Amino acid sequence: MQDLFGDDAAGAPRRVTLGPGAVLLRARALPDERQLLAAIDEIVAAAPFRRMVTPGGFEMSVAMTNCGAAGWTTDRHGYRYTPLDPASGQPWPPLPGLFWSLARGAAADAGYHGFAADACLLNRYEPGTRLSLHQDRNERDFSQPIVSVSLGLPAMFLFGGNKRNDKTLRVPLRHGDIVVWGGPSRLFHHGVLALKDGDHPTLGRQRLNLTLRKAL
Ligand code: MD3
Ligand code: FE
Repeated sequence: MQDLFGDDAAGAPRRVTLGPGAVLLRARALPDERQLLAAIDEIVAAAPFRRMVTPGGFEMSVAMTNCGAAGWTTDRHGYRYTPLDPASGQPWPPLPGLFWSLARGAAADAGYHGFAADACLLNRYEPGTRLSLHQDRNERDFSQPIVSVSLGLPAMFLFGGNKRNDKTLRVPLRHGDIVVWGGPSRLFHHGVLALKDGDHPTLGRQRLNLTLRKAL
């Protein structure tokens, strides 16, 4: 039987429904690859990737930074969006117009019209890095989707349900894939398995993930 999600052979569908309101748009970001990477370099120069600490006192293995009007942060005091980068005391770098328009276009392709992102969390995975099952609940309006863009090494994404113990679906996410998470899926548990080592032609030994959000 053919693999519904892992198939990138010629003729494979570019649009796959992963769950209620969750749509995978394979290779959707590829035409914008160069400009995306240039914009990321600029953001990271102003707000470098850093490993944040959870409220429980653990350093996350994923390194993170942000751009936009607010950035997702965690420290001993909790998870929240902040207008300033705690590392510099300065506002996060602005959300590039390309991020905003790519997120709006992908959301519309998935059936969510008028999406206006105001924040972007950038995650960097190195071999061995994982993200345990969690929900994204720090945004104000859960009626708005989250748009995720995967770049670099492929990762195995875990997609569960409303309950932490719900059965999880495994979905490989590759360079250029965009997933739009809205509707009931917006609050589903999800995570990423430990990144396998590899060498991506443009990004080397890493995976970057952008999540575009309406946080405020
Ligand atoms: C499903 N990032 O930043 S992107 C996150 O690959 C996060 O870095 C993962 O989970 C990553 O919070 C997964 C896909 C994703 C993002 C947000 C979601 C899936 C989601 C929100 C709700 C449901
Ligand atoms: Fe998440």
